Amino acid sequence: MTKLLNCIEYPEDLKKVKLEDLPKLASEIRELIVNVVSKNPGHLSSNLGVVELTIALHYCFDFKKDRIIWDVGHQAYVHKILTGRKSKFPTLRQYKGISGFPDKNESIYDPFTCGHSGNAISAALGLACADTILGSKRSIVAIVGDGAIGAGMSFEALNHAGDLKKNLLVVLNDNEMSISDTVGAFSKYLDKIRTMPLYADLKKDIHNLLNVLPVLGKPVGKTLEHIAELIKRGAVPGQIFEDLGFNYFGPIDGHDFRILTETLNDVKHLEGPVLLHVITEKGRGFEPACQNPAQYHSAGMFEMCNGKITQVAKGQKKITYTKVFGDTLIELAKKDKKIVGITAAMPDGTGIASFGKEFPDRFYDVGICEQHAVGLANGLFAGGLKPVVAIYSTFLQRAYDQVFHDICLQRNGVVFVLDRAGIVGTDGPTHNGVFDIAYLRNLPEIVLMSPKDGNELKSMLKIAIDSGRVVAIRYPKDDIPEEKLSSHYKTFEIGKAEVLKEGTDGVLLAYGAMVYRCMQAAEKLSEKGIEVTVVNARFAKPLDKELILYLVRKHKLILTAEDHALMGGFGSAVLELVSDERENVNKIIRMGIPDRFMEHGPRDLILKNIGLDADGITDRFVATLDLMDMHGSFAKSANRSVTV
Ligand SMILES: Cc1ncc(C[n+]2csc(CCOP(=O)(O)OP(=O)(O)O)c2C)c(N)n1
Repeated sequence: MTKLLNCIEYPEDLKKVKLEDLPKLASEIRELIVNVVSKNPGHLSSNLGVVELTIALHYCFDFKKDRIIWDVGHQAYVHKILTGRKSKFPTLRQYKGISGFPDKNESIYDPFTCGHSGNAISAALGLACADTILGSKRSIVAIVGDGAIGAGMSFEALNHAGDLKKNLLVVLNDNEMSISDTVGAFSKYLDKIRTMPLYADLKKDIHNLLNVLPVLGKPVGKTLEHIAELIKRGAVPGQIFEDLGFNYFGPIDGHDFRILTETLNDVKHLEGPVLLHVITEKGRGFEPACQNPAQYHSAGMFEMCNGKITQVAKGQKKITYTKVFGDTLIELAKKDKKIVGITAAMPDGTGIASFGKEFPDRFYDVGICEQHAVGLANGLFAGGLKPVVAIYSTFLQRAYDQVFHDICLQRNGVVFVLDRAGIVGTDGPTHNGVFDIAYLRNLPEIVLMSPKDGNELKSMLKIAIDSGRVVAIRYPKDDIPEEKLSSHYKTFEIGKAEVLKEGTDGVLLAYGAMVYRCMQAAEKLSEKGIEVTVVNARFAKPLDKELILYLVRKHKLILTAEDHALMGGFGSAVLELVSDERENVNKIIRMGIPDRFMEHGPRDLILKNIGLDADGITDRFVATLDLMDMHGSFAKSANRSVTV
């Protein structure tokens, strides 16, 4: 039988498909997604859950003119397949392939590039306001998950939208899950609504009744409205949205095409903000993902026939930094009852889930609320505890002011553990954690550390917690270099670097993930007859001032290396120090991430492309030495930015 999907490139093709054939199309799309994601690891469960919803949205709206905004955007695969990207779909998340998130450079159907949660309603409201001012008439639809609706930014936007009364449709895609279970009182509220499935019909009946009674005149209409109001005030699902100024519809079955299309066609003509509550099943149509939606939220490669994970994603195979952190935290917390752990909806991703299982009373998953996570840590510290906040580098950006105001300004001994620091790989630019040194370094009181390996991470975590200071530890999404971990915790002074190798032809001054690469580069340089000193900086703040100034005075060339934006990063800190001390800044060259957003692709490949591998570091060092020899002075070659 020919596939319906073969005839669909764009939404206008979809609109030619009969309503009764849509379930067949849905299963073809699911098959394509499972097929591709089984080979190119990506977000599986969320996408399988929104197949019918996405088809119905494109069936009922015209998103060439109207606008569709996905919150986070990890669930936009079906949307991509239906909007001209079907043939490219097998390149999903591959280097030079299509992005795993909406990307405005990829399609006119993606009004925004996104990947962080909670921004969809604000963006949609902004579009709706712009349309009012510019006189455009179109529908604006935001799709927000039950996890993302709990984000502070979503609440802020609902609050504003309910007041402004712009025409706006918010589809609440409720699958009862964030990445893991949804948390919070609001999620319990949604649980309650789910047990009142008949309200949508009831509300529509009343609505219809009111509309067909004009002959009876206003008084009767008013009475019925009054009855409707009374019913609303009784056991009305979604009352909270109504009170916020939204017209609430739902809950409706998000896998039933008839209900979906009828309701969407109904609500799209309504004036003012509407919230449509749609119930979907995460992982729908692929049994292993239904059984374990969290595991298949973003899984490694798997077998299509049974879902067996065949190859886990990079950073999940040997021992990861994430695992070392989780295990170490448990070990330390067993001896120190004051240690408490906090995550913002990423218990598994940050590795703190095991701590939560071991110490449920000392663990807080606050949902997708990074600001609150940091604010909570403030209170926990003030109450006498030792909070450890595990948040990805890129998501801590959401809580910058709290880090400044609630933590650093008060000198609260909170430890921030920044996983996914550096290039993350296939998630791409929205998830690269390459700005944390820059945005934290300028805050007084904070200590910034990065381990060279797993053993050092263990030690750093202990040192950080014991120090009672504000500390941020960054490490990448990667395996640790060691095969095995030692049971020993090393102690070292805050602000003291480690000299790993000594040579007289220059220095490789490396931070965190770059240390081993610099050690390899030193070997390569040695093969060329160049002997360098290699330093594991350990700290970006405070810097090991004494050692760095000694090295600058003694050597003609110092190369700094970091898996972070060059601007404002570790190398910049070194330059500032050398400049402030009136030493020769021309001796410093910096390697790091250039001033542009880095594309998605395998972490090692992206790093290699910008010279942040052993070969790249070797080449840069040799080329700089050559230039220095050529010119007899270093002035011309120094401080040039990396050309990539
Ligand atoms: C600010 C921010 N914090 C954390 C994340 C990581 N994250 C990506 S998807 C997701 C869960 C979203 O849950 P939900 O909105 O219910 O969507 P579902 O996956 O269930 O469809 C989280 C926490 C993020 N993208 N942005």
